[in-house]
Amino acid sequence: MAEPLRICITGGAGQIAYSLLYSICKGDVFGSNQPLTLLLLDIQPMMAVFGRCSDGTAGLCLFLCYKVDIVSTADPKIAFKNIDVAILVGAMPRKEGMERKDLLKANAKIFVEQGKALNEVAKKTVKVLVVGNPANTNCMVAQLNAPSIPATNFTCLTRLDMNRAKAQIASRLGTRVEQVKNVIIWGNHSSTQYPDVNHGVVDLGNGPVSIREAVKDDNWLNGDFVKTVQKRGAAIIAARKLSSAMSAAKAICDHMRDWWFGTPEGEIVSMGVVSDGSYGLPQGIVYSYPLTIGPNHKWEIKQDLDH
Ligand code: NAX
Repeated sequence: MAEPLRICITGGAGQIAYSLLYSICKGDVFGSNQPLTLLLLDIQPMMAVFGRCSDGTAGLCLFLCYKVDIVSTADPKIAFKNIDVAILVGAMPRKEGMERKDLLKANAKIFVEQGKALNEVAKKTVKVLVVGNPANTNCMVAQLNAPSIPATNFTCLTRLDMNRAKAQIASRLGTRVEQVKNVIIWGNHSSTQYPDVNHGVVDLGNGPVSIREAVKDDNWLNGDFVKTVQKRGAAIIAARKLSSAMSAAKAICDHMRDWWFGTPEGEIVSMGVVSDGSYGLPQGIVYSYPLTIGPNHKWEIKQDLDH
């Protein structure tokens, strides 16, 4: 039997983790024959949640898959010890009356500490996915504090935005999301991102055609479509009074599975990665680019797209 993969999820007692654990334990990300050790990190006051919750976290995982061992802890150095994958979900959400700079200050502290702990105790091959907001900035902070780990091992989540963009197109054309491919998210996981359909295709039954050709409405594609994707996160919070959890968990799984196993031939996906200067952007910032991923977890920025 394969060695267990050591996977750490931070914010392990939060609402995204609650939706995420099911899919990871079921094998949707690393395969159903892959044994896992899940290390759930949260803050000390949340340890009681792990202990008491009978249908959540540990209880749920054990019920689903005997190949999963669970460790819950409030110590990043235990949670990150020899890990293969870190999914950094835990962060302080913006509260009423808090300004963005207050949130940045509080979360930067978390990601400085976690970057340092990763640097010290994680495997040097660890693959890091930052989800906690502001995701691009937190990813850059963690990466800069982990100089012994290659910068290419740090990514942030913009797959939720990509999935939302594909869903908008699929719904407009009355088709399934899987038929829509190669929609790109450029930039930040925020309302300044640019969802780009100009290289995207859709298959409505007669082979792939360009999205612009299929939709036949440039006003919508250049206007409401872009705004809807950019503001979807805020719309969900307004409706649920909570941020998206199930769709975020699905996007985390999609991102990690593609990073682990590679992208299908001819397909591109979007991830926030440390810029190498491609497309004229400053080196070192974390920016969402279109990528292809090989079978060895190595991603490449797709070059020379009209932009
Ligand atoms: P919750 O508030 O339900 O859960 C967050 C958990 O993190 C809590 O259990 C909290 O105790 C824990 N936590 C806080 N500080 C910690 C620390 N130092 N170490 C470990 N754990 C810590 O939030 P949830 O809805 O799960 O969202 C988590 C984060 O994801 C938020 O920052 C949210 O803004 C962000 N999101 C990012 C998305 C993306 O696409 N990049 C989409 C979904 C989500 O909005």
